[in-house]
Amino acid sequence: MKLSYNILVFGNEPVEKSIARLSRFGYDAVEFVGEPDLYDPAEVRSLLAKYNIRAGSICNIWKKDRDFTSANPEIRENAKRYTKSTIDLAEAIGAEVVIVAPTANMRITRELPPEEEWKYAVEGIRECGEYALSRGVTLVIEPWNRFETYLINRLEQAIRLAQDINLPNVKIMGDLFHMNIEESSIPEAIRKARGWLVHMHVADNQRDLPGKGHLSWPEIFSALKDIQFPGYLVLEYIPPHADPYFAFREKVDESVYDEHAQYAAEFIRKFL
Ligand code: LER
Ligand code: MN
Repeated sequence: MKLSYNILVFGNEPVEKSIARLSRFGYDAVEFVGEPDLYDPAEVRSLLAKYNIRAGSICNIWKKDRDFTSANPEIRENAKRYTKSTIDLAEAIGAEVVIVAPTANMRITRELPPEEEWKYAVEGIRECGEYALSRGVTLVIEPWNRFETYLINRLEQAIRLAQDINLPNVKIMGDLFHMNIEESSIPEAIRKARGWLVHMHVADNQRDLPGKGHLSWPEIFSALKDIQFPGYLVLEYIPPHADPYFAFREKVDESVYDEHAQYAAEFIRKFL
């Protein structure tokens, strides 16, 4: 298990500051924001070398016009175009993983009959998965809670989608915040996802830092160890706000960034 941090929550600070911070506190990798225009890949590569840290993954941003299962064909096409652009970014900076979701974030009602949207989810993500395969990138499907999507809320649903897509580089991830809302048992869901679960977002029940809420950390880590979880544990602290992208758009209190990164690394390492 390797440690990473989603830099979405560091807002719009210069990327060097985020990379330097995570390196300083012993993180193995960085999770970048899925907005290719934000980064100059050559600059990112040289910063990663300078601070001796890896590009682990890219967390795509599922705006309204990026939706694999929209009733609007232009929006479906845009979701594929967008995802391919983040796969290009992943290849350019050496990130192994790109996070995907079959609906736009916070679209919580369906626009099409279930069979039709499932078909679009399978076809759209498969096309991107094929594109990613030759570029050495794995796509991971992220289930979100019911207030952010209606389609894939639990790990077993993400596994079913990945099975239908049927590519060696399309797997799934878990996000403990979403899992706390949707899974009957977090450790059991992790154990049942053995072989499919290759990436994790880590936060406590209310999206605060791990240990600041009521999740049962020893049980979660024991399940991750049981399945020999092979991927990145990515801190995804997000301030309490209905819109998860809030921290990225608006300035939050920068004075806590160092403290958060240090605390989270120390907390998680106690279990590894
Ligand atoms: C992203 O990783 C996530 O968990 C969602 O809530 C928002 O995209
Ligand atoms: Mn997440």
